[in-house]
Amino acid sequence: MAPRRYSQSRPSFSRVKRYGPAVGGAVGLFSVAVALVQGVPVGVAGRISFSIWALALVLLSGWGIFRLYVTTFGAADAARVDAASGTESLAAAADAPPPTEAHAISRRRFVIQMGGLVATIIVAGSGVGAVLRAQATSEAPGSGTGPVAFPNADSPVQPVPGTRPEYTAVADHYRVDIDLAPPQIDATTWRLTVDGLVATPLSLTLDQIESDYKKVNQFVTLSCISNVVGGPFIGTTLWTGVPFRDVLAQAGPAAGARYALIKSVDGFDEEVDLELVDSDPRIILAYAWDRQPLPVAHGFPLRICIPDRYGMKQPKWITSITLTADSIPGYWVAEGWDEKAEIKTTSVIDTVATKSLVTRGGQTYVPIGGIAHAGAKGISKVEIQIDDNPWGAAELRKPLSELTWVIWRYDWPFTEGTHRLAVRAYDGQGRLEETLDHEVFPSGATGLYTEQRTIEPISP
Ligand SMILES: Nc1nc2c(c(=O)[nH]1)N[C@H]1C(S)=C(S)[C@@H](COP(=O)(O)O)O[C@H]1N2
Ligand SMILES: [Mo]
Repeated sequence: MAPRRYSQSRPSFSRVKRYGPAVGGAVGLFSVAVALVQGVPVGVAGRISFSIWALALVLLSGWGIFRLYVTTFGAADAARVDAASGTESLAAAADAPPPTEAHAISRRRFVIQMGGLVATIIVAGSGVGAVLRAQATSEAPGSGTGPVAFPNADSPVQPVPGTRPEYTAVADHYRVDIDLAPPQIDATTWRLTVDGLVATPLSLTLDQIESDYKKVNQFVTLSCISNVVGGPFIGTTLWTGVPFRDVLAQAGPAAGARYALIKSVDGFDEEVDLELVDSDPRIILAYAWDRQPLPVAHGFPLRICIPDRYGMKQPKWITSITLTADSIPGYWVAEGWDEKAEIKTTSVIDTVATKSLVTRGGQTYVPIGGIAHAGAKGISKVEIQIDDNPWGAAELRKPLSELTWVIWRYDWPFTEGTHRLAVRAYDGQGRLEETLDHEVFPSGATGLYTEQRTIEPISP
């Protein structure tokens, strides 16, 4: 009988209290460190969910160690107490080893089980990390050159299933050319010439353009002036290039220069006002889409990006830029199309997701989703109308940039039957889109996008 000896060597709760948090915290922090080494997810949402997971891991590991400690030594203690008191009432006590041996075994078991716990935490931690990273990068642009997260990954508004992809795969991007086959340009002999009313004419290689100027990356929605409301000639990708005004500055425009006439290999041409070029560094000479050299069909090696203008103002396969004093109408302007070709505000319903119902507070909704686009003007509001009911505001997803379309969604507390659905958008200045129908010629299509839908009875 040496109760005092037992009470001294026994892992008391005061020791658990003293060292438990430190050991649990250390293992928890270690698991977080493992996740950190593998890379923290990008975006606010990514970081928030990472923090929640990390905290959960720390708490879980602390709790796990505590439980392990208590069950291991707690059982041994019970066995020792029973052995010491000579009673055989507990099954555990019946085959329990003598006190000192029990203590050695439980210490060994504790170390082994602790090792198992740490291994589990590491595996779980890295699994969580992998899932978070996959979420952050699954749709990232430039799959060929390494993952880059989307700037709006933290937007709380999610596209309705069936909405067109927010980021258009280059292979799926529309094409509009004056010729059937795109011109093949040899980049090694190709030069961009800048001449006309300039102090220093330039002849630049692709390498020089890529390395001698500031690099601009911007998400842009490109749209054709011939696109009907709801049509397919619109797409969004990441454009990389150099500010056009920086290249012009190097050439030194003469006092009388007012326009830049841009000519292409295929005979296409367009002009752009120099005042506009000087005012907007987002007007770029672009050499990459989706972080890859421009595909042949999309203008390799160089095309221009002019925000807020339809595609007809933006030549591909550029070879020369000539500064002029007088306006010379471009390829399509000469055919009667709008000289300015500013993008019109439009909105489209992509999906009425009767298969992806949403239930909140006892109410079931049919999510309706689509896009709204106003060039560089931005979208401030999108509204939906069902039949002749009052217009209701849709939720707007944060766009990829100020130059892209905006994904919207509207959760409709539907009723069965046949309905007329309509959508309308307001630009960044709060101006309502032109809801009257205009055909594409000469300035781009407008009109309310409407759809007739029959909602079948939906069983609970
Ligand atoms: N050289 C050249 N550039 C051009 C065209 C063209 O036919 N030739 N088409 C224009 C039109 S009308 C549009 S809508 C866009 C289409 O670009 P994409 O084919 O890359 O989508 O390119 C513009 N730039
Ligand atoms: Mo176009």
